Amino acid sequence: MSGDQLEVRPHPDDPDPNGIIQNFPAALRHRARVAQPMVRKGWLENGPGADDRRGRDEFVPVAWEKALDLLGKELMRVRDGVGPGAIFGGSYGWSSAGRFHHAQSQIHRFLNVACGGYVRSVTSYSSGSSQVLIPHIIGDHEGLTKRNVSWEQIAEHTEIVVAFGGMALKNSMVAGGSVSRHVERSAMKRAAERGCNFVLVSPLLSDLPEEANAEWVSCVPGSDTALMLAIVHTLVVEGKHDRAFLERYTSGWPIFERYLLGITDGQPKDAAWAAPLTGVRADKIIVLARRLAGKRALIVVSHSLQRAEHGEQPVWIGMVLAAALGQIGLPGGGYGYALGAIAYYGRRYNAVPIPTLSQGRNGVSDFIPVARIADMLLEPGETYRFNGETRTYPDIKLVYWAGGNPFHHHQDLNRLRKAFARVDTLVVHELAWTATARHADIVLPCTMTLEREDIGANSNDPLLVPMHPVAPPYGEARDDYEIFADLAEYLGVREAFTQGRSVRQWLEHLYEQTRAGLSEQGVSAPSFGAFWAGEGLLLPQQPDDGGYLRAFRNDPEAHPLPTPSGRLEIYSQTIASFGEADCPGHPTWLGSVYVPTKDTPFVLISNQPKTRLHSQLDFGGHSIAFKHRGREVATMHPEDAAARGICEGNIIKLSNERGACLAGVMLSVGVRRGVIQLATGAWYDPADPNEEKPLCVHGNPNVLTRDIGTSRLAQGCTGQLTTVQVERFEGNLPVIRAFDPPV
Ligand SMILES: Nc1nc2c(c(=O)[nH]1)N[C@H]1C(S)=C(S)[C@@H](COP(=O)(O)OP(=O)(O)OC[C@H]3O[C@@H](n4cnc5c(=O)[nH]c(N)nc54)[C@H](O)[C@@H]3O)O[C@H]1N2
Ligand SMILES: Nc1nc2c(c(=O)[nH]1)N[C@H]1C(S)=C(S)[C@@H](COP(=O)(O)OP(=O)(O)OC[C@H]3O[C@@H](n4cnc5c(=O)[nH]c(N)nc54)[C@H](O)[C@@H]3O)O[C@H]1N2
Ligand SMILES: [Mo]
Repeated sequence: MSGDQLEVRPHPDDPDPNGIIQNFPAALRHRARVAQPMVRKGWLENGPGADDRRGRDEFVPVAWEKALDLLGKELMRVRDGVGPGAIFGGSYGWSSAGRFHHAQSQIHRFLNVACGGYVRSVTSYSSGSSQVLIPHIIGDHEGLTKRNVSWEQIAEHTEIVVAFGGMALKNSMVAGGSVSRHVERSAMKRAAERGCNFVLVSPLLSDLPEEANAEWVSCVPGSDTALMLAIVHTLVVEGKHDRAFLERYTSGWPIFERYLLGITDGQPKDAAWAAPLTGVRADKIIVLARRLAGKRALIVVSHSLQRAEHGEQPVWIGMVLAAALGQIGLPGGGYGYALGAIAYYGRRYNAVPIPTLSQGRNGVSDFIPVARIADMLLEPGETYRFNGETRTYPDIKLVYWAGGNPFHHHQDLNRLRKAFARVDTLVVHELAWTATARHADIVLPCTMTLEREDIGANSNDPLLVPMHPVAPPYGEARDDYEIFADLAEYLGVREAFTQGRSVRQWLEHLYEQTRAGLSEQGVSAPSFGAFWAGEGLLLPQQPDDGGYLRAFRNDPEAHPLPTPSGRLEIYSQTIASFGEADCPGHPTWLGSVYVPTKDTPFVLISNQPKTRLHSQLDFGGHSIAFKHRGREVATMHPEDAAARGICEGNIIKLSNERGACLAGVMLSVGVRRGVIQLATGAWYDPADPNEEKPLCVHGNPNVLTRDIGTSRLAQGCTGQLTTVQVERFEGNLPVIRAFDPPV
């Protein structure tokens, strides 16, 4: 089937379909797909070793047999000669829908079975700081994000929502695994119609939909901690904080209160103090605080706020604000961390487990915080701090990636190129010629989700879907599973990897896990055959009961939080004991690093793209349609543009000490002055890859972002914000080659 024969339709029951699926038709048979196994010329000729030609070398097509032979030998060389601790298999990335062909599960299972394990990565680019912080202060991260305040509760109960970083509908279009119904727009509409007030705190007006009818508090990026401190301060000095709640459910309030009031450092964190830091007038802050008191109030803090330096602080103070309001654990009230960021938040959890492929046992205990990959490759043997420990970076020889795109997700891409130049071998399974594939030594073409059979599911969506292929594999592409099965055979462990099952037999095996769960609940589930022939199976879901925070509120003695004190930790003795200056024992304003300078007068927001999932199918029709002259489009305020002689439709150049990229430009008064927004996901496209810091002609903001952890506590990704210069691009426009296969 060719792409133009393919028609993509949303699920018939979806009230608010997602345009991103329209990337599929043009992508299916696009020239950017990888058609056959390829080996980098320098690696083929000289064998494994550090090589700064990665990313600008030629590729040699080879037959599958040859590719697997080369790779099998190399895996044995590293595994037996150095040990599995020299293999980095973190392989971070979203890959695509489907529970069996989930690339992360496949690669991890393979490396465990065939190589004795690998150095893994922990946490995520999504929530690198909250995943480390929340267990110390609230408890279960999964429970906080996935079994807490739901959209149903908001529609019914909430009186006021303050969304720091917003809840943009573009974000809740997607969910890992799949989502059958998009409910966010209608929930906000119903709530607003009932009289619920929405307050959007963000530099971008588009972070809440029109249906929310929100009041916009435009704030300086990176200043939310100061704003929330000032709101709490106002509540306290006006006696509007819920003392009984703080007393019964939290620990450490008195220590924090002394900081808040300025007793410890001489600076009260009042509205007048916060106004110049946040760009929000003091009287507005005070009014907002008063409006929250005594209401069924929900404080939402988006993932984006913690994807920046000191990203732990807004997450922590968000909880403290919700606690000071006494709202945590009430229906539609309290703390909705990350609500709206992804479509699996704010919903009901399924009552039975969804199919999951077992990854086996990893014989290597070493790991890195996921966003520290370039540090690891550039500084083997160096020590770093993480969650109270001093750890040492391993010496990695072989990096193996399937289902992720570091040239999408990582910061400071020019530094990442240097990091990848250092390894002996970089292996990538890809369906398309991403920049990561272009920097690899061995590129193995894999199928995309339309080309294989699978089961679609997500633990927060009731629909279990049989996924049937709609097209044969592109070129010589194979399923990741098939590639790993053949490699396992080369390494003598095929049976252990495949357990003798075909793909269909695996699907049946995985389905049986869910069916067993259903039987246990007395629900009769169809046979696999009937499921496979059907339209999808609706799974029972858990009640919308507010999860562990509601249970804690109802009876804190019987249901203590899984924190050291069993309570909400406003002051964390554990974190204080780590002694990190960049993450003290209670939420603290640590200053902002995103202060405009003469050379970099703009704060760049590189948020999630509306027209695709990350970098995936950037060459698809929907993504391409929103580019300007083939380039990603940045948005800025018309007055900022006018001051620089920039008009809508121009090509602009964004730059700082780390790099530069081109972009189209759109003007909008919905962007705060001094801020420019350029979404992630345009494929890295260096004008001249021989340069140390080549211009990306296509608009990938990660040539500009800084590669540094959120703090020594969490070491999370800080890709969301940086500072840049913006100017009109004069001169000849370089051609875009991002989607042309390499020579
Ligand atoms: N500046 C900045 N950077 C950011 C962020 C930000 O806010 N600002 N956000 C970060 C966040 S939250 C995230 S989650 C990351 C996302 O980063 P990634 O998850 O790495 O991004 P994707 O583009 O989804 O990469 C998935 C890759 O897998 C490939 N793929 C799809 N299906 C398959 C398959 O079946 N098999 C194989 N082998 N490959 C497949 C796709 O072609 C694609 O190249 O980016 C982070 N980077
Ligand atoms: N369409 C689409 N949706 C996606 C994804 C995608 O690639 N495409 N990726 C998914 C993934 S993996 C994740 S983790 C989530 C990420 O969820 P988020 O990280 O929450 O999403 P972003 O779009 O990066 O950021 C949300 C908004 O935060 C605002 N913001 C940025 N900095 C600040 C600040 O300092 N203060 C305030 N108040 N606001 C700020 C920006 O205006 C931005 O639009 O999105 C998911 N949803
Ligand atoms: Mo993410």
